[in-house]
Amino acid sequence: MNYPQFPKNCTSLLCKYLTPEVFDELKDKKTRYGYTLEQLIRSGVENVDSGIGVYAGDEESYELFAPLLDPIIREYHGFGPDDRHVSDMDPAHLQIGNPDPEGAYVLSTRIRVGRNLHCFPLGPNLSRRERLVVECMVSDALRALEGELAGSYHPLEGMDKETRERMIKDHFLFKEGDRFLEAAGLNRDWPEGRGIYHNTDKTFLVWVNEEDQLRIISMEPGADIASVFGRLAKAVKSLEKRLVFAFSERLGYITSCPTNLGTAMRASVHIRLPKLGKDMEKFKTITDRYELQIRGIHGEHSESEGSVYDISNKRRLGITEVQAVRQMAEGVEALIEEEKRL
Ligand code: ADP
Ligand code: CIR
Repeated sequence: MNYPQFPKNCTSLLCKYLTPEVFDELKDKKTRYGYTLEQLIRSGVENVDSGIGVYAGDEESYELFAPLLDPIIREYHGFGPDDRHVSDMDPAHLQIGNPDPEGAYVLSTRIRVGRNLHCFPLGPNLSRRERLVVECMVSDALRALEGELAGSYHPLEGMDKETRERMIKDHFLFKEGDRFLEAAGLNRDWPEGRGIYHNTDKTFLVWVNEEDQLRIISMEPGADIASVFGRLAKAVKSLEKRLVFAFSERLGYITSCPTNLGTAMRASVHIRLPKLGKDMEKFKTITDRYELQIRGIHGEHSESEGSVYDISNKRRLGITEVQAVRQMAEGVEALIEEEKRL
């Protein structure tokens, strides 16, 4: 493989940190699971409009390719090579109120964490057979859940088109991977080995073998963020009794995209902000202050509709789960205050 050509206006972190020197240092390296630099950077090489541009193939990728990945991680999360990630998912430590008790702005709240099984490579590097074994192990663990978390597993293969499209539209199910995931190898053998688990009310859901092997999701209408976090924490604890997740002392939970490392958590609200939506400069001043990301109504790479935005924590590493959720809640409070003032 030769040094890739990026256009002059390329702004991805891959393009910024893959210097010819770093490329030469890493180009012949291979992890024990056989993942190479070429695979690590393919998404950003094929999609030069990427924000980041890399996907790890296993936990070892983060060590072996550190000369490229450490600067990316530092820039995205503000987390240096000597920092250590600390996890705190204890709902008793959260202590926040409902930022919108009258339900005037927040439509719904969703918190998800990504997880991967410690004894397998990550999705971009998972074989067809390994993916099926992961599905089997995860769906068995899910079937053992009880009470509010009890539900059923629905493989994507064989699901009728109408049910699938309805669940995507209602924000419960993932879409087929986009061109970023495609180039990373995450769409191989689609839809085999993928599926969704959910309880009756669809307040607790798990995506299997999407970008990460598990995306554990708690969601409900309204802005009772503490209730959503409490349910998620309970679910993660129950699953940890049956599954061992990939976790590094330095980087926390290991995920295929470096933006998800650490907590692997995205805590979001869908919030209607018609006035702030017309003043994006002011809107972004507030979201930057609270380190929040603005996404569209159908998730990443989608647009807002009817002035509804998806607001979530941007940092996931070097911050505890409790801190990430609290920061999101405080940011939402500030956004609502400004919307009222306008
Ligand atoms: P992820 O959150 O897993 O990184 P996406 O950004 O693609 O991935 O979002 C996945 C789905 O979750 C999308 O359908 C999105 O609209 C939905 N979603 C995100 N936040 C909320 C929320 N607060 N309420 C309802 N749906 C949400
Ligand atoms: C990219 O590099 O733009 C895609 N691979 C997505 C990166 C992760 N998402 C994000 O930062 N919001």
